[in-house]
Amino acid sequence: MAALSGGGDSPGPGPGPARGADASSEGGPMPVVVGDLQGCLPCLQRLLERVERDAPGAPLWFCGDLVNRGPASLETLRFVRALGPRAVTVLGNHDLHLLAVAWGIRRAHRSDTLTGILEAPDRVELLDWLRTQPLAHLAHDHLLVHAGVLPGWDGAQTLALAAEVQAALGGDRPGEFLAAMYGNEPAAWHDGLAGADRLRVVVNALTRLRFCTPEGTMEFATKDAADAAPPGHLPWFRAPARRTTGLTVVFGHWSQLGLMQLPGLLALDTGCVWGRQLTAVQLAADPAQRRVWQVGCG
Ligand SMILES: [Mn+2]
Repeated sequence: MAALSGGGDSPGPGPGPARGADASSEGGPMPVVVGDLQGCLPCLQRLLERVERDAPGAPLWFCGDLVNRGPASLETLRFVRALGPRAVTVLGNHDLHLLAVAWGIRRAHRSDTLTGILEAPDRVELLDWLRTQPLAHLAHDHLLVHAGVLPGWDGAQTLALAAEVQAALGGDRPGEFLAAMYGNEPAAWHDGLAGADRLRVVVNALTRLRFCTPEGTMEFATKDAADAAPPGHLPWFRAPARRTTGLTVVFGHWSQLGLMQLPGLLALDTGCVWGRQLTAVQLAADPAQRRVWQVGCG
Protein backbone atom coordinates (compact mmCIF):
# COMPACT_ATOMS: atom_id res chain seq x y z
CA MET A 1 0.00 0.00 0.00
CA ALA A 2 3.00 2.28 0.18
CA ALA A 3 2.37 3.63 -3.28
CA LEU A 4 -1.15 4.62 -2.29
CA SER A 5 -0.23 6.41 0.90
CA GLY A 6 0.07 9.74 -0.89
CA GLY A 7 2.48 12.54 -0.20
CA GLY A 8 5.53 10.78 -1.61
CA ASP A 9 7.16 11.07 -4.97
CA SER A 10 6.75 7.41 -5.80
CA PRO A 11 5.20 6.99 -9.22
CA GLY A 12 3.50 3.80 -8.09
CA PRO A 13 4.40 0.15 -8.19
CA GLY A 14 6.42 -1.26 -11.02
CA PRO A 15 7.01 0.11 -14.48
CA GLY A 16 3.50 -0.79 -15.65
CA PRO A 17 2.25 -0.44 -19.19
CA ALA A 18 3.00 2.68 -21.12
CA ARG A 19 0.30 5.34 -21.06
CA GLY A 20 -2.26 4.52 -23.68
CA ALA A 21 -0.78 1.13 -24.45
CA ASP A 22 -3.07 -1.86 -24.65
CA ALA A 23 -2.32 -3.38 -21.28
CA SER A 24 -4.66 -6.29 -21.86
CA SER A 25 -2.52 -7.57 -24.71
CA GLU A 26 0.59 -7.03 -22.60
CA GLY A 27 -0.84 -8.91 -19.65
CA GLY A 28 -1.09 -5.84 -17.41
CA PRO A 29 -4.24 -5.10 -15.45
CA MET A 30 -6.96 -3.00 -17.03
CA PRO A 31 -7.54 0.47 -15.54
CA VAL A 32 -9.74 0.98 -12.52
CA VAL A 33 -11.90 4.12 -12.86
CA VAL A 34 -12.93 6.05 -9.75
CA GLY A 35 -15.97 8.33 -9.61
CA ASP A 36 -16.17 11.98 -8.56
CA LEU A 37 -14.10 12.53 -5.40
CA GLN A 38 -15.04 16.12 -4.45
CA GLY A 39 -12.56 16.23 -1.64
CA CYS A 40 -13.57 12.95 0.01
CA LEU A 41 -10.09 11.56 0.64
CA PRO A 42 -11.04 9.19 3.50
CA CYS A 43 -13.58 7.50 1.19
CA LEU A 44 -10.98 7.23 -1.56
CA GLN A 45 -8.44 5.67 0.75
CA ARG A 46 -10.92 3.08 2.00
CA LEU A 47 -11.93 2.32 -1.57
CA LEU A 48 -8.36 2.00 -2.83
CA GLU A 49 -7.45 -0.38 -0.03
CA ARG A 50 -9.98 -2.79 -1.47
CA VAL A 51 -9.06 -2.10 -5.08
CA GLU A 52 -5.37 -2.62 -4.35
CA ARG A 53 -6.09 -5.93 -2.65
CA ASP A 54 -8.17 -7.25 -5.57
CA ALA A 55 -6.44 -5.59 -8.55
CA PRO A 56 -2.93 -4.72 -7.36
CA GLY A 57 -1.06 -2.19 -9.43
CA ALA A 58 -3.92 -1.45 -11.83
CA PRO A 59 -3.73 1.94 -13.53
CA LEU A 60 -6.12 4.39 -11.89
CA TRP A 61 -8.41 6.71 -13.83
CA PHE A 62 -10.28 9.57 -12.15
CA CYS A 63 -13.29 11.10 -13.86
CA GLY A 64 -12.73 14.59 -12.49
CA ASP A 65 -14.12 16.89 -9.82
CA LEU A 66 -11.30 15.89 -7.51
CA VAL A 67 -12.06 18.87 -5.28
CA ASN A 68 -14.76 21.03 -3.73
CA ARG A 69 -17.79 20.65 -1.49
CA GLY A 70 -16.16 17.78 0.43
CA PRO A 71 -14.03 18.04 3.57
CA ALA A 72 -10.50 17.36 2.29
CA SER A 73 -10.02 19.08 -1.05
CA LEU A 74 -6.37 19.96 -0.41
CA GLU A 75 -5.42 16.48 0.77
CA THR A 76 -7.31 14.84 -2.10
CA LEU A 77 -5.54 16.96 -4.68
CA ARG A 78 -2.14 16.19 -3.14
CA PHE A 79 -2.96 12.49 -2.99
CA VAL A 80 -4.00 12.12 -6.63
CA ARG A 81 -1.06 14.20 -7.85
CA ALA A 82 1.30 12.01 -5.81
CA LEU A 83 0.04 8.92 -7.65
CA GLY A 84 2.15 10.18 -10.56
CA PRO A 85 1.98 8.33 -13.87
CA ARG A 86 -0.08 5.53 -12.38
CA ALA A 87 -3.12 7.84 -12.50
CA VAL A 88 -4.99 9.59 -15.29
CA THR A 89 -7.28 12.46 -14.32
CA VAL A 90 -9.66 14.37 -16.56
CA LEU A 91 -10.81 17.79 -15.39
CA GLY A 92 -14.32 18.47 -14.15
CA ASN A 93 -16.28 21.65 -13.65
CA HIS A 94 -15.28 21.92 -9.99
CA ASP A 95 -11.60 21.57 -10.90
CA LEU A 96 -12.01 24.38 -13.42
CA HIS A 97 -13.88 26.45 -10.83
CA LEU A 98 -10.90 26.09 -8.49
CA LEU A 99 -8.57 27.33 -11.20
CA ALA A 100 -10.88 30.24 -12.03
CA VAL A 101 -10.99 31.26 -8.36
CA ALA A 102 -7.23 30.90 -8.02
CA TRP A 103 -6.67 33.13 -11.05
CA GLY A 104 -9.09 35.73 -9.73
CA ILE A 105 -11.67 35.15 -12.46
CA ARG A 106 -14.44 33.95 -10.18
CA ARG A 107 -15.43 34.47 -6.59
CA ALA A 108 -15.59 31.48 -4.29
CA HIS A 109 -19.06 30.15 -3.53
CA ARG A 110 -20.35 29.82 -0.01
CA SER A 111 -20.34 26.03 -0.36
CA ASP A 112 -16.75 25.87 -1.67
CA THR A 113 -14.07 24.04 0.30
CA LEU A 114 -11.13 25.41 -1.64
CA THR A 115 -9.53 27.77 0.85
CA GLY A 116 -7.05 25.15 2.04
CA ILE A 117 -5.71 24.76 -1.49
CA LEU A 118 -5.58 28.49 -2.15
CA GLU A 119 -3.57 29.06 1.04
CA ALA A 120 -1.36 25.97 0.82
CA PRO A 121 2.43 26.31 0.67
CA ASP A 122 2.41 23.99 -2.35
CA ARG A 123 -0.44 25.90 -4.00
CA VAL A 124 1.57 26.76 -7.12
CA GLU A 125 2.67 23.18 -7.74
CA LEU A 126 -0.83 21.83 -7.15
CA LEU A 127 -2.57 24.36 -9.40
CA ASP A 128 0.02 24.04 -12.15
CA TRP A 129 -0.38 20.29 -12.05
CA LEU A 130 -4.16 20.56 -12.17
CA ARG A 131 -4.26 22.97 -15.09
CA THR A 132 -2.10 20.72 -17.22
CA GLN A 133 -4.36 17.68 -16.89
CA PRO A 134 -6.40 16.54 -19.92
CA LEU A 135 -10.17 16.86 -20.41
CA ALA A 136 -10.46 13.54 -22.25
CA HIS A 137 -8.52 10.29 -22.34
CA LEU A 138 -8.90 7.32 -24.68
CA ALA A 139 -7.41 3.87 -24.18
CA HIS A 140 -8.65 0.28 -24.49
CA ASP A 141 -11.62 1.61 -26.52
CA HIS A 142 -12.80 3.48 -23.43
CA LEU A 143 -13.23 7.26 -23.61
CA LEU A 144 -12.96 9.02 -20.25
CA VAL A 145 -14.56 12.46 -19.80
CA HIS A 146 -16.05 14.25 -16.82
CA ALA A 147 -19.56 14.96 -18.12
CA GLY A 148 -20.26 14.02 -21.72
CA VAL A 149 -19.52 14.28 -25.42
CA LEU A 150 -21.56 15.89 -28.16
CA PRO A 151 -23.29 13.52 -30.59
CA GLY A 152 -21.32 14.75 -33.60
CA TRP A 153 -17.90 14.03 -32.09
CA ASP A 154 -16.13 10.72 -32.45
CA GLY A 155 -13.34 9.64 -30.12
CA ALA A 156 -10.54 11.17 -32.18
CA GLN A 157 -12.28 14.54 -32.50
CA THR A 158 -13.09 14.55 -28.80
CA LEU A 159 -9.43 14.02 -27.97
CA ALA A 160 -8.31 16.68 -30.43
CA LEU A 161 -10.75 19.27 -29.07
CA ALA A 162 -9.87 18.41 -25.48
CA ALA A 163 -6.22 18.91 -26.37
CA GLU A 164 -6.99 22.42 -27.62
CA VAL A 165 -8.41 23.30 -24.21
CA GLN A 166 -5.52 21.63 -22.42
CA ALA A 167 -3.05 23.68 -24.47
CA ALA A 168 -4.83 26.94 -23.64
CA LEU A 169 -5.27 26.17 -19.94
CA GLY A 170 -1.81 24.67 -19.53
CA GLY A 171 -0.04 27.38 -21.51
CA ASP A 172 1.51 30.69 -20.57
CA ARG A 173 -1.72 32.65 -20.10
CA PRO A 174 -4.27 30.49 -18.27
CA GLY A 175 -6.01 33.63 -16.96
CA GLU A 176 -6.96 34.67 -20.49
CA PHE A 177 -8.52 31.30 -21.14
CA LEU A 178 -10.29 31.16 -17.78
CA ALA A 179 -11.71 34.67 -18.17
CA ALA A 180 -13.40 33.65 -21.42
CA MET A 181 -14.41 30.15 -20.33
CA TYR A 182 -17.74 30.80 -18.60
CA GLY A 183 -21.07 31.12 -20.35
CA ASN A 184 -23.70 28.87 -21.94
CA GLU A 185 -23.33 30.18 -25.49
CA PRO A 186 -22.80 29.04 -28.13
CA ALA A 187 -24.96 26.07 -27.17
CA ALA A 188 -24.02 23.90 -30.14
CA TRP A 189 -20.86 22.85 -31.90
CA HIS A 190 -19.97 23.57 -35.48
CA ASP A 191 -16.63 23.16 -37.16
CA GLY A 192 -16.33 26.86 -37.96
CA LEU A 193 -16.20 27.92 -34.32
CA ALA A 194 -12.98 29.68 -33.37
CA GLY A 195 -11.30 31.30 -30.43
CA ALA A 196 -13.06 31.56 -27.08
CA ASP A 197 -16.43 30.41 -28.44
CA ARG A 198 -14.86 27.21 -29.73
CA LEU A 199 -13.11 26.38 -26.47
CA ARG A 200 -16.20 27.29 -24.42
CA VAL A 201 -18.34 24.76 -26.28
CA VAL A 202 -15.71 22.09 -25.76
CA VAL A 203 -15.40 22.83 -22.04
CA ASN A 204 -19.16 22.92 -21.56
CA ALA A 205 -19.69 19.61 -23.32
CA LEU A 206 -16.86 17.76 -21.61
CA THR A 207 -17.37 19.14 -18.10
CA ARG A 208 -21.03 20.25 -17.72
CA LEU A 209 -23.26 18.43 -20.21
CA ARG A 210 -26.31 16.43 -19.18
CA PHE A 211 -29.07 17.13 -21.68
CA CYS A 212 -29.02 18.15 -25.32
CA THR A 213 -31.29 18.02 -28.35
CA PRO A 214 -30.94 15.06 -30.73
CA GLU A 215 -28.74 17.33 -32.85
CA GLY A 216 -26.52 18.29 -29.92
CA THR A 217 -27.69 21.72 -28.74
CA MET A 218 -26.82 21.76 -25.06
CA GLU A 219 -29.12 22.66 -22.14
CA PHE A 220 -27.63 23.50 -18.73
CA ALA A 221 -30.58 24.44 -16.54
CA THR A 222 -31.80 20.91 -15.80
CA LYS A 223 -29.91 18.76 -13.31
CA ASP A 224 -32.54 16.11 -12.63
CA ALA A 225 -32.65 12.43 -13.44
CA ALA A 226 -32.23 11.15 -16.99
CA ASP A 227 -36.00 10.69 -17.40
CA ALA A 228 -36.63 14.36 -16.57
CA ALA A 229 -35.31 15.80 -19.81
CA PRO A 230 -36.75 19.17 -20.77
CA PRO A 231 -39.03 19.10 -23.84
CA GLY A 232 -37.13 18.39 -27.03
CA HIS A 233 -34.04 17.21 -25.15
CA LEU A 234 -32.60 13.90 -24.03
CA PRO A 235 -29.58 12.72 -22.06
CA TRP A 236 -26.52 13.30 -24.25
CA PHE A 237 -25.77 9.58 -24.36
CA ARG A 238 -29.20 8.86 -25.88
CA ALA A 239 -28.67 11.12 -28.89
CA PRO A 240 -29.61 8.89 -31.84
CA ALA A 241 -26.67 9.75 -34.11
CA ARG A 242 -23.99 9.81 -31.41
CA ARG A 243 -20.65 8.99 -33.02
CA THR A 244 -18.99 7.57 -29.90
CA THR A 245 -21.26 4.52 -29.76
CA GLY A 246 -18.38 2.31 -30.93
CA LEU A 247 -16.53 3.15 -27.71
CA THR A 248 -17.39 2.85 -24.07
CA VAL A 249 -17.79 6.36 -22.69
CA VAL A 250 -16.84 6.57 -19.01
CA PHE A 251 -18.03 9.64 -17.13
CA GLY A 252 -19.08 11.16 -13.81
CA HIS A 253 -20.73 14.50 -12.98
CA TRP A 254 -24.34 13.28 -12.96
CA SER A 255 -24.96 11.90 -9.50
CA GLN A 256 -28.66 11.40 -10.19
CA LEU A 257 -27.72 8.60 -12.59
CA GLY A 258 -25.91 6.67 -9.89
CA LEU A 259 -23.82 3.75 -11.10
CA MET A 260 -25.06 3.20 -14.63
CA GLN A 261 -23.51 0.21 -16.33
CA LEU A 262 -24.42 -0.41 -19.96
CA PRO A 263 -22.38 -2.03 -22.73
CA GLY A 264 -21.10 1.26 -24.17
CA LEU A 265 -21.61 3.51 -21.15
CA LEU A 266 -20.31 3.70 -17.62
CA ALA A 267 -21.53 6.46 -15.27
CA LEU A 268 -19.64 6.67 -12.00
CA ASP A 269 -20.81 9.63 -9.91
CA THR A 270 -22.55 7.87 -7.05
CA GLY A 271 -22.83 10.93 -4.83
CA CYS A 272 -19.93 10.42 -2.45
CA VAL A 273 -20.02 14.05 -1.40
CA TRP A 274 -23.76 13.78 -0.73
CA GLY A 275 -23.21 10.98 1.78
CA ARG A 276 -23.91 8.20 -0.67
CA GLN A 277 -21.10 6.10 -2.15
CA LEU A 278 -17.77 6.26 -3.93
CA THR A 279 -17.47 3.77 -6.76
CA ALA A 280 -14.58 2.18 -8.64
CA VAL A 281 -14.96 -0.05 -11.69
CA GLN A 282 -12.27 -2.06 -13.41
CA LEU A 283 -12.76 -1.74 -17.14
CA ALA A 284 -13.00 -4.85 -19.30
CA ALA A 285 -13.38 -5.53 -23.00
CA ASP A 286 -16.46 -7.56 -22.09
CA PRO A 287 -18.74 -5.39 -19.91
CA ALA A 288 -19.86 -8.50 -18.05
CA GLN A 289 -16.29 -8.87 -16.77
CA ARG A 290 -16.13 -5.46 -15.09
CA ARG A 291 -15.38 -5.49 -11.39
CA VAL A 292 -17.08 -3.02 -9.08
CA TRP A 293 -16.09 -1.72 -5.66
CA GLN A 294 -18.14 0.69 -3.57
CA VAL A 295 -17.72 2.27 -0.16
CA GLY A 296 -20.32 4.18 1.78
CA CYS A 297 -19.50 7.81 2.52
CA GLY A 298 -22.18 8.70 5.01
MN1 LIG B 1 -19.12 17.84 -12.12
